Amino acid sequence: MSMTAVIESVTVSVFRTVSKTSRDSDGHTHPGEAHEVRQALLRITDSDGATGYSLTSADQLREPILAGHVRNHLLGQDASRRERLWQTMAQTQRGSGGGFTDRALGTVDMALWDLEGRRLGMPVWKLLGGGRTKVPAYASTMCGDEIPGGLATPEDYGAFAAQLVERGYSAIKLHTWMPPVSFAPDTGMDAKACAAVREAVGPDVPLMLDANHWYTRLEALALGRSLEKLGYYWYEEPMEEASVQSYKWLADQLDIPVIGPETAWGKGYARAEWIVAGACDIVRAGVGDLGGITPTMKVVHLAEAFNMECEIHGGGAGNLAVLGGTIFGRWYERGLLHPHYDYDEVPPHLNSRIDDLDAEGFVHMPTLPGLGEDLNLDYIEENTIASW
Ligand code: LLH
Ligand code: MG
Repeated sequence: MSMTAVIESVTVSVFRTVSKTSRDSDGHTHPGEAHEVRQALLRITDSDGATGYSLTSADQLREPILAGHVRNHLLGQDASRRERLWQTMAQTQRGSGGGFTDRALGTVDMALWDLEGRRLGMPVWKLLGGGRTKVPAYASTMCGDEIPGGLATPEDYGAFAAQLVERGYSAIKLHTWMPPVSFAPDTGMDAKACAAVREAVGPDVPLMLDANHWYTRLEALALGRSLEKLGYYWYEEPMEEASVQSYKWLADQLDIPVIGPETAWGKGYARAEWIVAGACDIVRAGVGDLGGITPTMKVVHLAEAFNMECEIHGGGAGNLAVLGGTIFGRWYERGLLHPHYDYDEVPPHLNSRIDDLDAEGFVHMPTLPGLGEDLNLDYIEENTIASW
């Protein structure tokens, strides 16, 4: 291995795989019949022949985006200078008209971290500081639906919550009903589902709610008061996150911790504004929302400097590495889960899942070098339908 390896190729392969989930018209995930879907794999290879990988959706790193915002800034560059490469790519987002998303930037950043880990023979979570070897997971449910025996009624949520505790989860987060579900949004139904879950699991299991993201202030406040009576641990995204003042208004009045932002645009800058405005009691960061591991670690440290908890949004290899790199973030978000969906089933493009749950409800840090994603590269090769 040379001291300085330069990046020699940056390619995306789109491949066919199988999914048992589908997305509704508003982008929420629900269980579905097994069907063929397209996924993409980003590969960054250096002059020593080492390769870093990151999985993404087929549409994030389309050919012109990869050519004009990524490949042109990476080829010939020192692969280890992730901060510099990230800054360079992030600055091109401004001129992309929204085409080069934070999610796409995050995919590239994660492939660079994976490459570094594989070059050094080290898991990324150790390169990030190696704060811990395992993290407890909370069960994060899919959004509500109208599927019989699914998540269609408060009782369905209660029954499912009891199963999740039985399975070993130490905390549960509900996503409740959102459009296009015919009766959504409905704060009364949300409160009933939250009550049914509290009733099912008893007083000691931490519970969280991620409600419809477009309630008014008054609706959000009323629902928050119901959660306080039920002893919920946090309250997430009941309103449009672009309005920082609405969240400050809400957080000022509620005792239950308000968490955010998740989807708000603005990377770490937006998180800093929320903290200083008093719009959240727990700050939220995730590799998909912020543009990778590099900016997510900065938000974790920003929160630390304010003595504020930082919870990591979403699962997967990048978020798990962040959690293992630090001691912050109480839980790994494992999901999305549903009574009709077997989350533990391994999709054919992987040899194993990165986030297996042990009997005590912990997810363990991977031992493989890099991000630790156990890719089935033969399957991906055989099922590749396009590359650029
Ligand atoms: O709307 C959804 O499907 C979920 O809210 C989803 O975005 C999930 O990632 C989330 O919010 N987790 O906290
Ligand atoms: Mg959320």
